[in-house]
Amino acid sequence: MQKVKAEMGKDALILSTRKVRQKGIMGWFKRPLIEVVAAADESREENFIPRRVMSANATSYALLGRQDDTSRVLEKLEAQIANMGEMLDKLTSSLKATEGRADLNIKHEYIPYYEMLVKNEVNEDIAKDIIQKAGLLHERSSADFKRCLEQVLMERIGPSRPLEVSPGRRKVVIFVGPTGVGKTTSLAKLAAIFSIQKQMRVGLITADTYRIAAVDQLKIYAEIMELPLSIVYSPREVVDALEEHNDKDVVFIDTAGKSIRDRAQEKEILELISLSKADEVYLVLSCNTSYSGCLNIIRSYSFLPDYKLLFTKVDEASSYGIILNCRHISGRPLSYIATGQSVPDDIEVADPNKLLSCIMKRVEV
Ligand SMILES: Nc1nc2c(ncn2[C@@H]2O[C@H](COP(=O)(O)OP(=O)(O)OP(=O)(O)O)[C@@H](O)[C@H]2O)c(=O)[nH]1
Ligand SMILES: [Mg+2]
Repeated sequence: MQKVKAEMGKDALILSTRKVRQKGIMGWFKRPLIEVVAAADESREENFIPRRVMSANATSYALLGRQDDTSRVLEKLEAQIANMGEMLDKLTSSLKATEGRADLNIKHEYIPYYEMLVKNEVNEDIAKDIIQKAGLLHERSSADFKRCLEQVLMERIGPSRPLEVSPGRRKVVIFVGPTGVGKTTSLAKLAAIFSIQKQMRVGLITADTYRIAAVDQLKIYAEIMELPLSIVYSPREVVDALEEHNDKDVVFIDTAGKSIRDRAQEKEILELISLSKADEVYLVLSCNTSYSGCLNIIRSYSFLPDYKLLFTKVDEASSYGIILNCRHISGRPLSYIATGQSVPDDIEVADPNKLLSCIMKRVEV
């Protein structure tokens, strides 16, 4: 009974006992064993399982109960292994994330700012560079990191260089850029602002004679604003056309959209710039363009001696990162930002503070 209770608990009961001979011929000459069948009430009926406890050599066998225990232990082990598997998965993914961050070489506390810049479509390398510069500034100054980041971003955005016109000192301004970005619309917006709001004498020239509709488009704006429009079919004609606009304060020249690697068109644009003695060239870019698209466009306009950046379709873009990216790639100053299709309302001088707050709004941690 002591052995039964030790093995199966104090509530165990002996169901039966019997003498059994040990196995083999020699067993006949040894003392018989006592087989005890006992059971323990484990509160539930199905757990009321009889076990056999062999005495004499103090070896006990819980034949039926052992099987049940084993499966329960196995179940537990399986659950533990599954748990460990999950933990390992989590550990591996967090290790991978840390490795990724380690590559970034950015302090842990700056990472949310980096991630927000990237979410704002600032190119990853540019964002990393900005964060690292802000980090260096933060280490050297007493200002908090956010202030340092704002300072670096402001430097990157740079001051705006809108068109400045003085009466009697004629300026010639040329609009270039890829097809359909909003060159003609932006030109019409500025022509309206300078003629109607600023009371300047404005002339228009279009060199976009590739499409019939292109001439008509500017003609309609010219008629509405009552501005003289000249059409030039080759760069050489621009000299005579400008003669006609000798009395103007500013002359805007529209060009056809240039596709990347169109060498003939590059030559034409360069001729137009030099023959017109252009004072300013505006490279018009749409904020809808991808980073790689902008990179290709800016590279394809590297033939230009000098230009300013004019961004359109900000209203259609989800972020302002593209403006920072283009500033970084080109190193050219910002001028205007077009915010919609409405002429002349939807254009404004690029405001660095506004741009900064639009970017920083999303960099809250
Ligand atoms: N949403 C939005 N649409 C714009 C903006 N600027 C121009 N657009 C539209 O973009 C389309 C193309 O504009 P255009 O001014 O003809 O573009 P373009 O660069 O002169 O085109 P091509 O001369 O064909 O190369 C028109 O439907 C414009 O109304 C802007 O800031 N926002
Ligand atoms: Mg056009």
